[in-house]
Amino acid sequence: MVDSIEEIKEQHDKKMAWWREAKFGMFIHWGLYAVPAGVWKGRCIPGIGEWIMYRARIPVKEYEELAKRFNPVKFNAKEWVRIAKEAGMRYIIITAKHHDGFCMFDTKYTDYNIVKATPFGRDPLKELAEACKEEGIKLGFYYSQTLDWHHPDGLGNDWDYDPAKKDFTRYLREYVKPQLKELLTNYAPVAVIWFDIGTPTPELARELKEWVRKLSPDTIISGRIGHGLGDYREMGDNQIPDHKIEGDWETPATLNDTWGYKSYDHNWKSPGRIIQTLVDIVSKGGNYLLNVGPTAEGEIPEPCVRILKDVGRWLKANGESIYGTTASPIETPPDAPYRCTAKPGKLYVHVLGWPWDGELRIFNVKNSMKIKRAYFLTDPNRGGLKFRWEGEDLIVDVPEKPLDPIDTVIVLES
Ligand code: FHN
Repeated sequence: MVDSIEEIKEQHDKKMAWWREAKFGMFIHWGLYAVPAGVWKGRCIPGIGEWIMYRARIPVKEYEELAKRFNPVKFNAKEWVRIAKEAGMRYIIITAKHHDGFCMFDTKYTDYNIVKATPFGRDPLKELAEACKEEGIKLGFYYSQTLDWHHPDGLGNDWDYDPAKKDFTRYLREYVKPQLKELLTNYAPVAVIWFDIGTPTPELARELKEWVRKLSPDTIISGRIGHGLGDYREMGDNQIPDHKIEGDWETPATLNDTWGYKSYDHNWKSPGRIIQTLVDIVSKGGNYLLNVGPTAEGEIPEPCVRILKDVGRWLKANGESIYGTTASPIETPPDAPYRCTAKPGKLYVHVLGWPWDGELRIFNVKNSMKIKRAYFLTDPNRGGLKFRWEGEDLIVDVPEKPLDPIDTVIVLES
């Protein structure tokens, strides 16, 4: 017997299939916080941009005023989807409502939303849903189910509201659930509901899960619904495990040091670092959800676009070794200069640090595979690479220089 929220394994596997194949997604943190962009009353507010209301303890009434200045006329859903696709990303998760409580979609449960409270007056989630459908890319919504600094019953705001007077259950039943119904029906199909910061009690988390399941059985629920009830495990922000992890998991990560746009955060990770991080995560069995924080004008910052384009170029040539692969079947020491991903009959060795002596040692291969052929993924016609065994390890003869200093992929075929 399965109860109303548990699925039989086949159902679950069917639902997760696209997600397991996808590996790389775009996270978008976009909301009113893009207007101050990290600066409040002339002061640079430390910390992540979307937390500015909390960090500067901005009263609800003052923060609400930002809506009047939020007019992202440069927003172009098709362009955003194009950027994600060109980067090789297979899904998009965008903030429908972050902790500041501002709704980036049309909702009848509050006027504090982008359609009713801003001069912009458009519904970007609707436009994105259409663009994603046209381009065949999955779309999911981030929804802050626990923290809501605007709603008197949401958690987190103790500078406007008395915490002792909050009725969180009422908030969940009369606000969160109806809004989720709007998202799951008006923007269907919703690939993922990305809850964040665990629901306060297991009972309420179950109620929420049941609600989503009932309305949209194919929607994947993020691990941060809490209490182990998610469809997959969410790692900590920017957290990458040292070793392979069984089961489905995802690392949400920043491209600089903030999620929501901050005008003075230019600490961008290089394309090389992003590619190597993607490879590292995929080799351990995870997905990489990489964030961009668009501006208040509605543009994905130019450095992000440039970095993502380079990542996409690499993925275009090497995607076979990422999409639809499984974690490394061989034990890889964390400090080894390579990572492995696999498909039936193939082991992809991603060489992240090229050997100076012309010999690449791949540890612990022997028990997992009989190798017949070794070749470069992007240059299979160059001819096979010579290899020999030393105990359990495979030694591959490689040329002096890598084909790609960021990651040259060698295919070992059985
Ligand atoms: O508090 C949020 C934060 O603003 C951001 O949305 C990240 C993304 O994973 N999640 C929370 C912290 O874990």
